[in-house]
Amino acid sequence: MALANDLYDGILNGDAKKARAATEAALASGAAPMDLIQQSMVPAMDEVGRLFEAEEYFVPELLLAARAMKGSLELLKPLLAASGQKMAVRVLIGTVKGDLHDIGKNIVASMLEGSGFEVIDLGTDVSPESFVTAVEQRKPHVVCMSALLTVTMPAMKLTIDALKTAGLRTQVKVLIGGAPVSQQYAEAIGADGYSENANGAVGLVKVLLAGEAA
Ligand code: B12
Repeated sequence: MALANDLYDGILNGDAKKARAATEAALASGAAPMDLIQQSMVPAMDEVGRLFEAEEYFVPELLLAARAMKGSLELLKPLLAASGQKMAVRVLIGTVKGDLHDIGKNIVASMLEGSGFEVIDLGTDVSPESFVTAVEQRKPHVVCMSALLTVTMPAMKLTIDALKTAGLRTQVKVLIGGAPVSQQYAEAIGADGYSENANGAVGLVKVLLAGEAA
């Protein structure tokens, strides 16, 4: 579809105006927000990643693509969050220490909100200590951590260890995700679950809290 292609191209070329216009037009023609994310936006960012790896794109191009992605996501967020009723389940989410990538984390947060969960977003570069403080103060049922860099993955384990030291680990379920993360890694560091995408994250929260949540 032409609009979906425009959205893909807008993000790929870092053209925020084009991406936004294509998003608005696609929504007006009845496209589902999640389809736009999965069929145009995520594939565009994947291609941006491939071009970066091939040294055809550099950090400025990444930033422009990320800005275009964010602009479109801003339009979709209220629609994703509008569905579903609020449930008595609180989810804390953040990108781990040293890591500034937040596009995937924001999609997961929006999907969780759209599924009716209360979401507390701690942002990016969240230290283990900040996760612990937020768990103490906000008493979430689930902690979601995102990492996009192999060098920041160990911060997930450090956060789980910090929760254990603070005596809080048994009070929360811990989910992890992000491109370099895997189910195997989740098991190795003692997380309760891993998903490769935002839909899976929502399903996991539901499964993990089945029987516990209101
Ligand atoms: C955009 C981008 C940036 C932007 C980020 C902007 C932003 N606000 O997020 C900017 C330009 C800032 C950036 C910076 C850097 N980046 Co960068 N970046 C990317 C890029 C191209 C896309 C990431 C993205 O948004 N993907 C789209 C989203 C939708 O996918 P996602 O994040 O994976 O999220 C999905 C799933 O993983 C999952 N998920 C995500 N989080 C969670 C959490 C939970 C709990 C669950 C269940 C699921 C889940 O659901 C999401 C939705 O489906 C990737 C390449 C790639 N293909 O991944 C490189 C990439 C991640 N970056 C990379 C690098 C090297 C860097 C820099 C070091 C570059 C530099 N030299 O400065 C810096 C590091 C800055 C820092 N300290 O964090 C490398 C990492 C290599 C590695 N193995 O560690 C990559 C892989 C590029 C590459 N191929 O080399 N980057």
